[in-house]
Amino acid sequence: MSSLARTVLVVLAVLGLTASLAAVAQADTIYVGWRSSPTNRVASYDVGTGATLLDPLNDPLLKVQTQGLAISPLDGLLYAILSDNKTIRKFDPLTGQDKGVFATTAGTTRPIAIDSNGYLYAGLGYSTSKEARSIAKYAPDGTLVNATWGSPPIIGSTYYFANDLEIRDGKLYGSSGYGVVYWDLSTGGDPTSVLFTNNSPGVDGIAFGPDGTLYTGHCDDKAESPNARSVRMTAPPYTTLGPRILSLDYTGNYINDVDYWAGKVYAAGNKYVYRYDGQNWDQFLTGSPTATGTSGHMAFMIPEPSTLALLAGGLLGLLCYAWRKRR
Ligand SMILES: [Ca+2]
Ligand SMILES: [Ca+2]
Repeated sequence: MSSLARTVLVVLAVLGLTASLAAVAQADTIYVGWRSSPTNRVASYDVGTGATLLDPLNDPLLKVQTQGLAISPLDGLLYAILSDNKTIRKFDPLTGQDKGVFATTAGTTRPIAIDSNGYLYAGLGYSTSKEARSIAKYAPDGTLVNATWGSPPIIGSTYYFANDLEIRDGKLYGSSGYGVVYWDLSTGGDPTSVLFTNNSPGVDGIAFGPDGTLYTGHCDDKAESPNARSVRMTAPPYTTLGPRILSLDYTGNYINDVDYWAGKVYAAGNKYVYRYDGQNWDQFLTGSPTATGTSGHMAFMIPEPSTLALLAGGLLGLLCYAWRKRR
């Protein structure tokens, strides 16, 4: 073997080791917006072990009661709504470093969602008018595309604001006291399309499993106290709301977000983020020791594809090096 080839293999081997370590450091990560005054904050955890990675993620800027957290599929950054409920700011998800303001909305913004092209959808809810409860759409550079891209659903004269937003198969789904509605990502629209109507209990957090199963979190089941807060499971075609799979005390437990990630369902409750493996729930994360508030929204991140490619290349280098040494 020439010295050049040997040098190349050694470099590949070192890259392999480095990338392996980087990949270990970049396990799937869950970001949780804990809402428990005075310890409002966004924190990150290893999805596999539950180990705390950064708490808080960003001390000066993310000590907030955020209702909106999303990882952009385009730039890999964490987008969060700040304490004024209008400013959407970007952060490096690994370090918490501030990456600047993305956009400032017209008023109180609740959930956000980002599609695969980097367009951001913000669920507004700052007054009672139709415009103030629309879904606003922003371009990847933060430019407002359409302040009323998606209309809110209406019952009687009440417009419902979105509690949670999820993107699936080219559609944006929104939950509210109305039920669950959706808009085609390519068009938006007015009126909205209705998946189902259910305002008692209203729908807060939503998530879809890969088979289309819908998981919904509910806050306002008070008539069914004491186990008034629930997560329910509804199968297609979603004609009626499905049965409860988790019941929690009424006091303090709001389930503002439900997310599905790698085969498990996550529900943001009061003291805990609950996790469901299809059989049982466990209290996966606890982050609100004062337990006076409620947990907010969650977002998930996987290692970047470039890191995985580097890892694969590096491992190949290691194998080649070992093979050459044996000969
Ligand atoms: Ca969700
Ligand atoms: Ca979420």
